[in-house]
Amino acid sequence: MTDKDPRELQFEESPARPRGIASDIARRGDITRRGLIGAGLGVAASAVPTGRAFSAAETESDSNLPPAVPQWQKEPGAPILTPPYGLPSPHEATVVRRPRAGAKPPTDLATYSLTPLQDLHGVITPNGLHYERHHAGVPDIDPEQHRLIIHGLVDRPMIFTMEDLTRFPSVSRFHFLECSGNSSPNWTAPKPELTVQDIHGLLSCAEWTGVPLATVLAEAGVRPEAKWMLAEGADSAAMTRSIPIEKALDDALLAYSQNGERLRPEQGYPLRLFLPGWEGNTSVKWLRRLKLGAAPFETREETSKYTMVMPDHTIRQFNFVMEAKSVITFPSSGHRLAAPGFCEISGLAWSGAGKVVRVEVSTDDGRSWREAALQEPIMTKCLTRFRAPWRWDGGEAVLASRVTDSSGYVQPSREALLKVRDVRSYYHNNAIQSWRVASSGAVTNAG
Ligand SMILES: Nc1nc2c(c(=O)[nH]1)N[C@H]1C(S)=C(S)[C@@H](COP(=O)(O)O)O[C@H]1N2
Ligand SMILES: [Mo]
Repeated sequence: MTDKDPRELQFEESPARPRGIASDIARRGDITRRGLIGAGLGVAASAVPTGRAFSAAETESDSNLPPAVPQWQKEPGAPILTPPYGLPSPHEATVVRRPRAGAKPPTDLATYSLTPLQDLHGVITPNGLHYERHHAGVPDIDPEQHRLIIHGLVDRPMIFTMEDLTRFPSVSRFHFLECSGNSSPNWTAPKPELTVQDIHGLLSCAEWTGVPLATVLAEAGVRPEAKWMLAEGADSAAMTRSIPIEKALDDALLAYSQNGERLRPEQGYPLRLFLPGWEGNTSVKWLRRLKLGAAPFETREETSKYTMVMPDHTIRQFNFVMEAKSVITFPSSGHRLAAPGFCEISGLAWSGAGKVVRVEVSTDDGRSWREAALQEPIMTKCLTRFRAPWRWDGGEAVLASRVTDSSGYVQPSREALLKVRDVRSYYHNNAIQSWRVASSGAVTNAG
């Protein structure tokens, strides 16, 4: 118990020195003082131009701005359960999924929407902002009538209801999902106006809950000659992909939940295959059928689509693993820095091959690099948030990030990538992304 007024306690906790982003970071201990000095921040925290000094001489006014009491503090707020399923603040109405600026999706059904990465914090994508990619729209599936069939090279062909599946021992894992067509706008001459959402928004990350596929396959009994598995969706595209049996028995999930609630219809309700680290296309949504076979099934999505052009103009099939990539989300194209001074660079790094071990950041167009701080926990095949302090001197700057993953792979420059890929590849563009900061503070895409 304390007889102190809680407001006084709060006041007591505030440090005597001026508040600001840099002093917060230094207090958190995430970034050492030496790191700040290394970033050109060996200056008194008071020089950081965030917030402003408050003078007790400021008088009350009729506005909502302190020290006046705002309107919303003078009357009771909205009752609870308005609405029963909570929504973001109406002031966040611009934080939405959308198609790529300037690009018209081919049809309303075979289409996509992009996650607003520039507006998100941490690594989790809220369910209403998870990117979408549908080959034939979103089916309206009655979970009572949904079944999963397992057949082909198995000892016992089986059929499961949703209830059957949710009674198996379950697991929850944090993983990113990325369409292999993500980042494709940067294969050609970079369009300055494209934002991180436009270029890299076919990327999301969630906590997925479900049954390890290996557990369910064991019920059916995989025959030794089964080397591949066909996965089919219950949408009218009947999307099908062939999956090597090793992956099916490794970390594949039959997922029914996303960030704590059942899958959204757009994400495959009531059941999707989830293949951590592999191109989004293989995580078949609205999953209804798994057929075990001795060879790949050579479906449309692995012959006509989702193949890659190599420098010698041959075509490579089955490009499963999403290579390591990173991107700065703040500041990024479309942002405008109001004034020179301190600015925390922040972004996302990930690898379909394992964990992020290092992210380096450059503010001088790749001439020099320094290490960014990685937010714990660092999870396998999951987004990792990185941060680096920076002091913008008001001149032109080019910002870039470069990730190294647990396999030792280093994210390539566009030039290095084009030595192993043809520019017509379209898929799997994991080249380093650069943003140009003009002296006006305007940030644009530099490819
Ligand atoms: N049945 C079915 N599964 C599908 C698709 C589809 O159109 N139908 N799209 C695939 C593609 S190309 C991607 S990138 C991911 C997208 O998943 P999301 O919409 O949950 O982000 O789902 C994959 N699974
Ligand atoms: Mo995709």
